[in-house]
Amino acid sequence: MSLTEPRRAVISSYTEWDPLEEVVVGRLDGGVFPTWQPSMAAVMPPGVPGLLRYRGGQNLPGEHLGIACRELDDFADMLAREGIEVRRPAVVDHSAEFATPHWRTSGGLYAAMPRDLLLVAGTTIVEAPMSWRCRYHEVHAYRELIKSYFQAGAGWLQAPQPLLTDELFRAEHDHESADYAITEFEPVFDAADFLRFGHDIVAQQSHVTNAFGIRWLDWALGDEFQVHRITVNDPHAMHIDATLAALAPGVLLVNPERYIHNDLFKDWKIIEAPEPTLPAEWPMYFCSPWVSMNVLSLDERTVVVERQEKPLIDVLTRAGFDCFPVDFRHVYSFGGSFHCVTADMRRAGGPETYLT
Ligand code: DAV
Repeated sequence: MSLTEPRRAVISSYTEWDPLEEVVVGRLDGGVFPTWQPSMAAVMPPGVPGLLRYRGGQNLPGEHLGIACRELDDFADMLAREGIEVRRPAVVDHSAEFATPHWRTSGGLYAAMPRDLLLVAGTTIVEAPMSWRCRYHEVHAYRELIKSYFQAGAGWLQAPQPLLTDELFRAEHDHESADYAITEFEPVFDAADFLRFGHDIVAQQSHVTNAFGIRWLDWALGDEFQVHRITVNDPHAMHIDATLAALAPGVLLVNPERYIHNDLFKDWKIIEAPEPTLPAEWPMYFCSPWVSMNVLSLDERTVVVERQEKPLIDVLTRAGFDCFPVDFRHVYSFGGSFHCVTADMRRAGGPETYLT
């Protein structure tokens, strides 16, 4: 390579839909139940808080987890067969207890959901300051990958390390109230509360992402990006990607229970996601069945969808998309689907303006 030839950025991803070339796919191996903290009450399915009060740090249910790990591996293999470069986090011990001077946790969680932790904005990778104490060291499983991306030319930012002391959490949070379970004590966010639309990034405030965190990210990304906060109707908000999915320039899949019209999308075609098909008795530990719409776009025509979400497959097919069916219900149980378990590192295409 000559010195004058611009180096192809090893990380470059500006949208949710440009042709996918390289992706990190998470791992559930060694996953443990999160250690309870009161701010989780606002986002957990009914019945789960009681379970977490005594299972924090203990292994996730083995048989179900084993099937979910196979589903994840099969999904990763499918992406590789499509010619996409797939990277995986390291297998690390999530069961180790840890503490700061202010608090302790019975263990970590898993390295299954890189979307929660890593935000790729163009050629920069941002490590999110997550508000669940058990996730404080989750980035360790990704550090070899991040270092190698940096060595190859990527930008690398870590948000200010949060204290996660009691001041961050609302002591008396009533989870039916309009308040969030976290305060504005310090910047925190999960990367999954953001969606990328070229120069514009759309964010939701949630029970894991505060306005301070959104402001920090907007500042840290500089003039190339503008972060817009939108309002949704989701009393249990945690992660925007079961509420909105950007499928192509001008096409947005929305959760009809949560989406509130926003002028940012006034010229966009809005497709309402049909009801999820998951049976009521299916175990869901950390999220709602609306992860049915947590799809991954391979390009602006092709979408990976859970095989049993037939109504969604029909809606997307009628809208002109090719759906790639993949079995993923056991992964759902542990908190997410195709968008959550991935962090796209490289998509073709550069920065454009899609929102006016
Ligand atoms: O339950 O709708 C799903 C996203 C979790 N990472 C929910 C949130």
